[in-house]
Amino acid sequence: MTTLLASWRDPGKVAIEAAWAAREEGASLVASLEQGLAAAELDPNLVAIGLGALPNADGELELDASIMDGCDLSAGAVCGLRGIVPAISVARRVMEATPHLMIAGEQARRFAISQGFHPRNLMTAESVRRYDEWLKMPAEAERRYVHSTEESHDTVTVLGLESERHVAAASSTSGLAWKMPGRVGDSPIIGAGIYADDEIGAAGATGWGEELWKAMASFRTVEFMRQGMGAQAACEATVRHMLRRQPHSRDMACVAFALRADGDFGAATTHAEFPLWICRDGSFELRVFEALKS
Ligand code: SD4
Repeated sequence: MTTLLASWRDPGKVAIEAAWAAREEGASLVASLEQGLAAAELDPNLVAIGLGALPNADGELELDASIMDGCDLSAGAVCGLRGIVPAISVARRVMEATPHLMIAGEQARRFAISQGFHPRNLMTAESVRRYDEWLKMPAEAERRYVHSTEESHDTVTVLGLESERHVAAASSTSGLAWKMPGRVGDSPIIGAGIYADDEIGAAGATGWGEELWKAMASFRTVEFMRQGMGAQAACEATVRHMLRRQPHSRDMACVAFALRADGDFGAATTHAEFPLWICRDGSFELRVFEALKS
């Protein structure tokens, strides 16, 4: 049995379907998660991650991605990667071809090129149009702090489990739309955006990266499960902790979701709704989680 989870309605659907297709063709769990995210990054019609996503305040795409294998906690990540897709595949190369955990910015781009990736322009006509529209918004201060809207989510986080109690996690993002150039969020940070440990399970985060990172949301959720909590209770405990300790976390969605090594899963959000895709051996379901009250 293979179980896959993917965040957010439209980009999550592309990612989970491609991850399952890879799995059916015999890909390993880690390769399936990578291929799922790569498909979403390479889809120019998805305004979400990779090609055609929403850029930073300078109109440039800076991508963050990470991947983690629960068998031995190996992991790889890139942040601030420009002009290369799929960022998730570069993160996997960091994990497999270097002794390091994360490579940043221009050096991540050089590393990708040395590994055979080809630089390209990641802006599409639609992302240029959306950027121009944002630039026309009146006050500079107002513009800077308008984050992505609820419907244009810019991250896909995926978790996977195969029957031998083996878990993996991966995330790819263009970061918050119109972010300050150089800003890095939670998604490429091991423990914040993703975490996977075969002893317990995997967890992922999505939403407001600054708040999720302060909470170390993914590691915290896995550790709650280590203490014996079910996946749903662990996600709620993480979100409640954030609501209590980080009052701003209710202003924008901060989501934790988890997949325990026995197949139990759950999700919780501080704000609005969180749609989560679930695939169990090719049977797909979309579940929507409402914001926690307190
Ligand atoms: C970030 N956590 O860069 C990401 C954004 C996100 O759906 O998850 N959007 O802060």
